[in-house]
Amino acid sequence: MLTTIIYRSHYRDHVPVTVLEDMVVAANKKNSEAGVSGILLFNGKLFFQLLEGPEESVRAIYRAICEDPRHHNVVELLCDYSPSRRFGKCGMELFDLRRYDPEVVLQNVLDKGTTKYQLTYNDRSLQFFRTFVEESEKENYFELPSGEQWDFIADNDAPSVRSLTRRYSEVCNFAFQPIIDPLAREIVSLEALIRTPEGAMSRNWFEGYVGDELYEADLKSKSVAFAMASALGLGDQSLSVNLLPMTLVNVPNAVSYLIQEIEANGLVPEQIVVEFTENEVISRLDEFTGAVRELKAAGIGVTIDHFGGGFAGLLLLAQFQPDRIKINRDLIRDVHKSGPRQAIVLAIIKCCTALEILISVVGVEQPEEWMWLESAGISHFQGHLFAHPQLAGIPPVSWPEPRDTF
Ligand code: FMN
Repeated sequence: MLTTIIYRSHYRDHVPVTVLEDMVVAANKKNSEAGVSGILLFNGKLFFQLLEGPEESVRAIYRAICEDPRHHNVVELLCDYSPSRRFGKCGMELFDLRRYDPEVVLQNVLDKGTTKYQLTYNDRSLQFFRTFVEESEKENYFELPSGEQWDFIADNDAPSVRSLTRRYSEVCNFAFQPIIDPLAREIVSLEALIRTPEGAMSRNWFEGYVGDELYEADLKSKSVAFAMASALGLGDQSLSVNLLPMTLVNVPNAVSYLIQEIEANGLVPEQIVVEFTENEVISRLDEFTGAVRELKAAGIGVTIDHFGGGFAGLLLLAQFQPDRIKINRDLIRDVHKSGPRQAIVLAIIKCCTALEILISVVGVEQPEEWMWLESAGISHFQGHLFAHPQLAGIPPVSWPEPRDTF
């Protein structure tokens, strides 16, 4: 199938520009043999390239390009399919933007087109060319150092690292995972994650209940989370607990119960944040919105978890505003390499900034994901890169430290 890939990348400063000329000659030959057309733009700092041809050939060339040490921060902007080729002449053509006026480059690109009717500015690929040449998105092209320039060092001696020695319930258990600000080296909150008494994952715990029993059990389990957090010495730090939205709707006086249990464990409502999962909220939004009002009136914070994972995320922000959202792992996986994910995350940030809603990101696993998200303006993170959840305890945090070579 005829496939188009467009990416942009940063040129590595230490490569002499003359190397590019040789590279273009070699690439031209390789592309021609593989039936791939390529147009490469270079502005002295950034590359922008369109590759077009049979799917397997385009993907194989793109894989080789991603590994090429002459550039870095390769971000895929488009991967699409089309009925016919835009640029029929196979090979590879380089335009050095320092030598031409932007309009001349765009006209030249249009002139290279072999299916004239497609090369209009309604074509997404052409719009990408225009945006790049006119530099209208330049502020979002973050140049990140290699992830290997950081060490993540577990701070095992930190006073926050603690474990409980006794069981707090025969019914459930909790693991605690910090939400951190890595650059400020600060734990901003702890999330209590439900487990079975033996420590198995939450879905195993939920499997043990049916019907309304589930909501009762969900609510009651929070008193165990509060007791354990209190025993771990939560102090004035905030604690996030997860609640099924329907627990608030179905269990009478659920909010009063929560407040009573918070206070019975020596905590205050203002330090508690209740997290709801986006997908579950949307099914009975009206009833749920009323229950959230009660939580807020009591001083308890509200977070939407897995934001962006379902279909309703942005609509939810129009109907009620949480204090915080947690962006879903699926949206941030490889965000440093994906133009579509970057565009979505930047739009979420813009929207939440306008609404003064705090953002944190869950499931951060790679240093590059973290660096891109920091560059985009996010400072609160949760994920295995920094700390794994610890059963009945607060785990050490692996803080990022620049390596000596940095
Ligand atoms: N190689 C290609 O075969 N086709 C290309 O269109 C192409 N474009 C490139 C664009 C940039 C910005 C850079 C840095 C490299 C490009 N390369 C291209 C080179 C590849 O990254 C890689 O070096 C080459 O495919 C390796 O070929 P070889 O394994 O045959 O030596």
